[in-house]
Amino acid sequence: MKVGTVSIIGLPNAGKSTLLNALAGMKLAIVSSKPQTTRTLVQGVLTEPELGQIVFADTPGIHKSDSIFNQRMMRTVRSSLSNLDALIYVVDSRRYIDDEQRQALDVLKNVEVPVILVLNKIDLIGKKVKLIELLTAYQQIREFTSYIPVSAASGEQVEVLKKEIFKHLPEGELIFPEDHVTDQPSRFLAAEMIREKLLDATQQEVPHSVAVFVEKWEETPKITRVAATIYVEKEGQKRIVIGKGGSMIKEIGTLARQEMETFFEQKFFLELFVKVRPDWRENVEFLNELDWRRMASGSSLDEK
Ligand SMILES: Nc1nc2c(ncn2[C@@H]2O[C@H](COP(=O)(O)OP(=O)(O)O)[C@@H](O)[C@H]2O)c(=O)[nH]1
Ligand SMILES: [Mg+2]
Repeated sequence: MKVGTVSIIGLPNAGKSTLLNALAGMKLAIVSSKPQTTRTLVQGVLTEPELGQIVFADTPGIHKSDSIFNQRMMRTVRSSLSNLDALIYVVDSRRYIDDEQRQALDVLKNVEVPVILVLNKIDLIGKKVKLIELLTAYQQIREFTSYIPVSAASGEQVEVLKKEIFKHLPEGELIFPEDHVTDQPSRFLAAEMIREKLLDATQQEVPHSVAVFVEKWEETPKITRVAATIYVEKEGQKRIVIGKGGSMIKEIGTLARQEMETFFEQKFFLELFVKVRPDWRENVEFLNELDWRRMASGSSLDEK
């Protein structure tokens, strides 16, 4: 058996979370076109009975950090670069190498494990020639262990990538039971599903300003009762999230509940509240509470 830990890093919107979901065969990380969708480390475990086990860590996009919150995200990215067996660097194949990309690639400087360059979103590029040009350009910056074009969205070439990753992992015993998919607590996964619906429904600064926290998770034989609070930074944002006569919050609640019911395979009663919390992005205690790695584990997926 081959077993190892693999981090997925790259610029915001490259498709890291979509790739994690494709590799894990399950939607564990939320995805959106808005930057900073992924705010913390997202763990996904892939077990292939014939091949072994990969523990993936999806990470926030590499970006300039200004607020305490952003600095934390970058700390998460950096910490994901140690204690690992291989690294996946994801790029959007439509995008040429610019200064932002060059600076981001700097984080690979001291990485000694194999680094696989994943050229993602090949479903969006017309000519194969372009891909070869791009690949050559990356090769001039750094020699990667391998170069794999994929479409995380359609799944094209994802199997090829899987095999390539396994090639670089050491022999070992499975770390987790075969059916283990993630360490993230259910209440965190649910909060993320709610946040994803909020990201889809809002624009401009609102997506950045929302945080979701599940306050209550009560399982009964028939239904699971969940109460969650959506934190925003300003009164105006609260009005936007609630919508005319509560229309927006109702819609978000319905969509999130449906996703929770499909994912956890149980019925939910979901209550949403909206609260204003100015400057929560600078509030260390609040940020600690949001982090699933510090959360009281509550009910986990494995207990399902
Ligand atoms: N067409 C296409 N879109 C993709 C692909 N991978 C990701 N996306 C889209 O790109 C956006 C960012 O994806 P996400 O996984 O959240 O990127 P991340 O910020 O790197 O985690 C989302 O709108 C995805 O649906 C792909 O292979 N093809
Ligand atoms: Mg992401």
